[in-house]
Amino acid sequence: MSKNFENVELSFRERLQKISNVKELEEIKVQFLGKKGELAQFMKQLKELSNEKKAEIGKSVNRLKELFQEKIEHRREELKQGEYEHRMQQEWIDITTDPFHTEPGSLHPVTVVQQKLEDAFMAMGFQVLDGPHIETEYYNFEALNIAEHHPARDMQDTFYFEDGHLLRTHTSPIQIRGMERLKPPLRIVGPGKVFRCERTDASHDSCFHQFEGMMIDRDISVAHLIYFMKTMLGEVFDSEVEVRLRPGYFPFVEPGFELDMRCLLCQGAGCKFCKRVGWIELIGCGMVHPNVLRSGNIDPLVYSGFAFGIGIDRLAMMKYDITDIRPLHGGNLNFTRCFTVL
Ligand code: FA5
Repeated sequence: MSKNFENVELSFRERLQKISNVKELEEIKVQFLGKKGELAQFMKQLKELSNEKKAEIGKSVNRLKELFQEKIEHRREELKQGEYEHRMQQEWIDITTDPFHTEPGSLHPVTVVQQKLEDAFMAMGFQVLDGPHIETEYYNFEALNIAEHHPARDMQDTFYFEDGHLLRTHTSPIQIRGMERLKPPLRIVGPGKVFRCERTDASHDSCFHQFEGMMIDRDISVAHLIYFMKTMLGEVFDSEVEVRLRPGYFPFVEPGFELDMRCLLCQGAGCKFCKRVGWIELIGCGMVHPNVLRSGNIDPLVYSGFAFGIGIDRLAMMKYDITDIRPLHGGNLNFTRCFTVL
């Protein structure tokens, strides 16, 4: 019997030396330690032996069992380590190289124009504020003097959530949030994405960017508004641009205006982008309505102010001669590469 033990141990050691992966290790485990394995065969023979012999054989079987278990676990660790080192060799990467030959990134034209606007207004004493994309009806409409059944809500066909929240249709809610937080006199601007259920064309998209602005102080007039609009456009285009102011209706301003800019894509001759009129509608603006001042806890008998909302995408299109708004938001790198602006 002891000869048999020696043979089993020898064959175990030989096999263990030869294996090269965990699968083979599991096979050895079954062969030697499994229910029908080599050691189990010895245990089966015990019942035919005397008590003395049983104890002796049992001891030897247990010794081998412990030995095999220990060797198997040790070998398992060696294999794991080997596999790990193999993977390290195979999957080694040099993170300092550029396998995809990537080109340096650059700012999107809309971002460039937004940053130019922010810089221009910060230099004129304005603070840059942010606001949430998901708004309440109160901030998007009611606080802006747009009552529940007012037709002005239809003009900004809107994406609603089931709980009554909505994707903001303009950046004007930032006016209200700004007035709630700051005391007059105040000068604020708020850029960001806005969303409308729009039929898209060369100058309209359903997600676009606006840049809101508001100035509240004593004795603010339309003359201040025009001055800031012209200064801002001069900064963006690095030269004076031709603008016109025409009456426009927004419930949150009185009087309200649309500020148009001479279309730079056709120099006013008329094109697809300006719908053949030679002017492009760029900015909604006006003198802040007293009800809006009250929503922001500001006394309209003491303070007045102007507010405006610019379409940043349209401004960028004018600046970079882009004739259709849709590729501007399409994510096609071949398109954006044409306007690499660092
Ligand atoms: C507004 O959104 C007002 N909140 C602006 C405002 C603010 C008026 C403060 C008065 C006081 P309007 O819907 O006209 O207004 O949009 C403002 C600008 O956003 C437009 O002049 C235009 O440049 C741009 N714009 C509007 N709709 C789209 C669109 N679908 N795609 C791209 N740009 C658009």
